[in-house]
Amino acid sequence: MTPPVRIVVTIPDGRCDELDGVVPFPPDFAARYRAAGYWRGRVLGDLLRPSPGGDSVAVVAGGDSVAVVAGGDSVAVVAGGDSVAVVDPAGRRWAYAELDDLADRFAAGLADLGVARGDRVVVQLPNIAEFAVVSIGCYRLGAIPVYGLPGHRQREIGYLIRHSDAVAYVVADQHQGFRYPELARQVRREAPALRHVVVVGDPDGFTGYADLLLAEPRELPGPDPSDVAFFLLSGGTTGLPKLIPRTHDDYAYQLTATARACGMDEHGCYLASLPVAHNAALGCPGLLGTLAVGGKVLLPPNPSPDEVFELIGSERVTLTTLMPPMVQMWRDALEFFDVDLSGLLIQVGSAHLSPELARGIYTEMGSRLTHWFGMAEGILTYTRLDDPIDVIVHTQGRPLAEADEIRVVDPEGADVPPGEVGELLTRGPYTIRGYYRAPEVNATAFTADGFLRTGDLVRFTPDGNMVVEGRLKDVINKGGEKITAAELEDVLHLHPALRRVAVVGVPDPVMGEVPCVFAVCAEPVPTLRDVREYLREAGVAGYKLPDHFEVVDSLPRTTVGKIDKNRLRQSLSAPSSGLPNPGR
Ligand code: OOB
Repeated sequence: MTPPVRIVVTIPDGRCDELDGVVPFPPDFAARYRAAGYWRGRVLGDLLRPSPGGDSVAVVAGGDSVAVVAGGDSVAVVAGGDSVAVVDPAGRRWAYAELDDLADRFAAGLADLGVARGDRVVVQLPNIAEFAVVSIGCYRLGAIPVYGLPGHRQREIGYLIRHSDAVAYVVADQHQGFRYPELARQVRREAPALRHVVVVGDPDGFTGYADLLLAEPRELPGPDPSDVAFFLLSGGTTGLPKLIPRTHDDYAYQLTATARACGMDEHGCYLASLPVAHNAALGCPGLLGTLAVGGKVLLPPNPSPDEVFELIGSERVTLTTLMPPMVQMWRDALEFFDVDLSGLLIQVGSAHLSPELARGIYTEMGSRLTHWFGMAEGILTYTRLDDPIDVIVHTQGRPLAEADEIRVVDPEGADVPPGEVGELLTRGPYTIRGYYRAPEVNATAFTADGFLRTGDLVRFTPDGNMVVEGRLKDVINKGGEKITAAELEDVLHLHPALRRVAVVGVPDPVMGEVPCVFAVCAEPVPTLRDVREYLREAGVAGYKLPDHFEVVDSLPRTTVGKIDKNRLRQSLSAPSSGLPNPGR
């Protein structure tokens, strides 16, 4: 395994900041990815900027070859200027030139606060236009966003700020009735390194986002293409989320290659139905990839059919990303709306999509499907638009890049025979080589030669398409949202009436699976509601709270003494399986 190295970022004004704990791509691989044209030395701060000479700079990746269609080498917009970049939840329209100026101002405003290249900034914003301004402003300065999800609360955000030593935290004043400045006050008490809280909307005693925009745009040092552009969060297996460092080079490739793969261009319109802080909606092509090719991005207040169906027609949406339960909701809602979804391509993955629902996207919704598998860590596989329908319905397709190296291995790490199920291992031009500041996790999450152990069980069909068959990692996948069992268990172990605890995913007709807490209890025995309240008070995000609570006399063990989660799972579907249960 490549040992973590210390990257020293020298800042031109003489200061020196250290970004340690990042595992870089080995030099020979970096050279290979550059030579093959995957990495083109582009930085994400050039997003929104008119391209030099006004030329189109869309980049296509056909198979292994990456070619610049026209114009220069930077990630910059094809349309630009007056054309609409973003339509926000209030229906306001932001032109490319406007967002470009705001991003420059935000970068200068952050610099005036003393935020420097290499500094980490936790960004927790819902789907609003300011997400783009803040992100691209940070990229231009070389400050590094750490993307929290809007649903995260004190426990997650406090951890992100502390683990990354963030100097600033950017929030909205409120979203869906929740007031983020209040959260900021809580986390600031435990995070002495945090110097600034920036609030979009009413600053409530903190720094106003609007005030930062008063700064005059100016030349800033900016990052190198091989620098970390931002951190995403991993679904993970151990405790709190791991931080995923994505570089400008690798993400610029991902943006343009995914845009190309789904036909996104300056005429396209992306509807952000998932939080744009999630890789799938941020950059596959999502918000950033759509901006990279000059398209239009819609940020609806929420993706429910009554909010978005009309927009799909009026704004001519061409692409959106859904998780499987949302597909079902959209399909079921169609009978109440007069809407034409025939121009829409829907990317679906993150969790198992049933063949029946997948086929329904064509037959009942009249749309097209890209069936995919992805990870914030990088690797993306997806079905192609011209694949036979059976391939699209039953598989998650093929990797994005020809340079994606794939292995399917047994528990001993040996390659399984073709077509058999095993763990997916991968490395490639946009898949990380290590989590941030996590040497112990990295020692097991990656092979010695840099393959990521995904924890997913897959097989490949004879024609080379991947099928996800299951998972090794102890994560509950609630309709695409990942909940790490150990994270809930760590908190629940502190509950005075819970003596022994195990969290497992149990089947759910809509979400696929939902978290269930099994516990050996002391008196007074808590209820599901008590357990949920306890977790909420401990600052755990609402989407992770368990849906079921089962009180048992003991937790079954495997022969090696680990809690037998399979048996717990089975005990719910087959109550006669012999697990003692006092019946709560
Ligand atoms: C996407 O990214 P993450 O980081 O939230 O979650 C990754 C995990 C995978 O390791 C796998 O366990 C699961 O989500 N997953 C699927 C799946 N696609 C992802 N499980 C079953 N079937 C699928 N099709 O979820 C993500 C990121 C970018 C694009 C798409 C999904």
